[in-house]
Amino acid sequence: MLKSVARTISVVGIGCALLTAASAAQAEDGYDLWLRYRPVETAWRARYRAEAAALVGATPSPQLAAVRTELQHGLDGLLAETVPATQSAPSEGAVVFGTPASSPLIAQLNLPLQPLGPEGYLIRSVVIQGRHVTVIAANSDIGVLYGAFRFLRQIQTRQPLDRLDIADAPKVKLRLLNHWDNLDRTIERGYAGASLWDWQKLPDYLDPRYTDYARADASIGINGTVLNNVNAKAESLTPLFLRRAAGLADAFRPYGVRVYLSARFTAPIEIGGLKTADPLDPQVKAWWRAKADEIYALIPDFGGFVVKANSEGEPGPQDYHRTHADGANALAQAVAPHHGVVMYRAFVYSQDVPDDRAKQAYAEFKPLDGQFDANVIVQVKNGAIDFQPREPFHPLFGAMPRTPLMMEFQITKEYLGFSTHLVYLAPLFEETLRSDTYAKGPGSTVAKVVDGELDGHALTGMAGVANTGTDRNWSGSIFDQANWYAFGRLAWDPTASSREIAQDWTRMTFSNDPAFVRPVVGMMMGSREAAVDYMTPLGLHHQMARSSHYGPGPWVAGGPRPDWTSVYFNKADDKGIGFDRTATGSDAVAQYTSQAVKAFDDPANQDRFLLWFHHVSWDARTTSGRTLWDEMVARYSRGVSETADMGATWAGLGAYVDPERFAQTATFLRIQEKEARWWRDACIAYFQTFSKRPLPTGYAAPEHPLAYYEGLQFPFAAGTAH
Ligand code: GCW
Repeated sequence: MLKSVARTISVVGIGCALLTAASAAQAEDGYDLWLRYRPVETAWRARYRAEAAALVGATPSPQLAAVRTELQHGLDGLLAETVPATQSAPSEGAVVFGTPASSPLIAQLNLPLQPLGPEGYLIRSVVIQGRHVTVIAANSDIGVLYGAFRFLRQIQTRQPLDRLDIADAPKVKLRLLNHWDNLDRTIERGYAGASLWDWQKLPDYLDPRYTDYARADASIGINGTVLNNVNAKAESLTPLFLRRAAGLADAFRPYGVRVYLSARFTAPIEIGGLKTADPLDPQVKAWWRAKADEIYALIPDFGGFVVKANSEGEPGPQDYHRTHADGANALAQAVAPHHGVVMYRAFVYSQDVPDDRAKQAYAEFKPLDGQFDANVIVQVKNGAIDFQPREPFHPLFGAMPRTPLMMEFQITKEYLGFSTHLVYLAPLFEETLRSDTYAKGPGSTVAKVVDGELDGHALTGMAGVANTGTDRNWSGSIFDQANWYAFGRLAWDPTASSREIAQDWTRMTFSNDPAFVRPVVGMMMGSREAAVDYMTPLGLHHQMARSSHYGPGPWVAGGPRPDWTSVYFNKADDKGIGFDRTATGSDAVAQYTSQAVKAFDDPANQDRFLLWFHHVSWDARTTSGRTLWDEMVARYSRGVSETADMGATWAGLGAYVDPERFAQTATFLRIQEKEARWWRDACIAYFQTFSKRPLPTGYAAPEHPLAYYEGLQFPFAAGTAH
């Protein structure tokens, strides 16, 4: 049964969402994401009906109205019956939700809520007036909402509801999606349709899909969304678009999802009529202050700005001989009176500096440590190049103790097969978060930088470049939904386990049958390593086709910048391959602690970063004992065979999945295997022209000659501006 929660009728006062029950015959098109409240097995039904027999709680706010709506929607679906809802005294087996302020029943329990902070929640089995009930309580209405989704997840994953004693709170303050959505509804690096934001009809028409988007975000603790592309257009800050953004903010507010905007640094010139955007110019400061006041008048809980400046041609403070700190602080001072933040991206590599691109963000930002205002947080990509299938953690993590740094992950798969390759990204996110910077000795993990523990910052954040669009399944494929889901779970708790997240997602999205869950989780957990193998094994990186990044392009050379090519990164020659970033090369290693560098080279890491940091001869021995050339061929080939195995695994699971989602996934896995083979063959054909060594015994030659692969063209490939 497909139901979507319509928008709340009023965002102030008692919001009352209308459930629109779509036609029961609607196919399983993935629209319901992981919030698929399908009836539990009969073995569970009686038990759950007894433990969730009624809903008790007042709904004095749109947020608590959303709680009641979600619990009603979820329980009715899961229990296959309408659960009565009251505001009065609890009955046996009731679910009592609220805060001490909204619920006298909860207030009298004197629950230990204080340590949970503003967004935490507690779910506990208690006895009230002699009746066994479940309490979902928090200090804030949104905390109750997060608790409600967790309660429903317990049922969705078939956990017992008796003797519940769950207390949870987010470790990171800002947990948000970055939508690289353009105002014409195209999405940069988007592979799931057009932008969700129907600017033309906003703010008068709030598509019910905005509410379902906010529900999905809230269900995984995401509390913010940046609506527009970081390659920003100044028009996004004009009254026309601000009023439209305010409409979205209204739709999201009941779910605790705050709106942010990317700010074009030259907006004071382009839409303000000033002659300069110099951040130290008093007129420019005044313009940003007035702009901020204008925004907050429309969106009182506006989160703040994201800024991409002096990066890839975007304007910025350096155009006025100012620093990134000058630029960030000018906007930060404008939003500070409204408690807003500025997330200033460290994704910079200068037009002019010929130094190793992997070194340039650190070189530009580390000297600015401590110079940013208190409401500025520097947003750093997980790696120093650009969202590759594998990168060592960005050297800035641990290197700017006096500046809050937030993580930027890419959920959309620009370099990982668009939305047709099944690549579960949580192991990539987890690998970065668990990396030890050794900045303050062992245990100085990236996760502790991100959650503020390492350097004692209260302002913390994690951003994910969204993979959502107007496709009915939101993310282009069912398994790409898992990456949105995993991002939210890791933003809430950067120490969470990618495997446990995969298990939850699989159970909620498909089935709780172990005969299904086990092989699917195994497939998900191996998928990222498979992609590394068939695309860029052994620390190779940035080997994709130019511009679209669709498919292999190890031969890419020339063009506007060397560091936009593949040969700049593979450095293949007749002796060997790889980028020497040691002291004998670019010395990028100097930006890491020596212990971190030792860890990168540790044989236990199976040469994961070998060609990231070293130029290695074709005949050098790798940890497997094979020569580098033979090991490369083996890895590329392993990636293909693992992808074929994924397809075979899925083919055996048809009995557990509806025909629609089963068929699409099976087709996409066939595409993935075909393209994995394409990557393997093209890269082996190209690199063999340097190694001039035969393929090891048992490994098939590339299907076509190199010229065939080099000649392939894909105009209008998805996700690129045309
Ligand atoms: O990931 C790369 C992409 C660009 C993107 C840029 C960035 C929004 O190729 O499309 O631009 O980096 O992160 O700003």
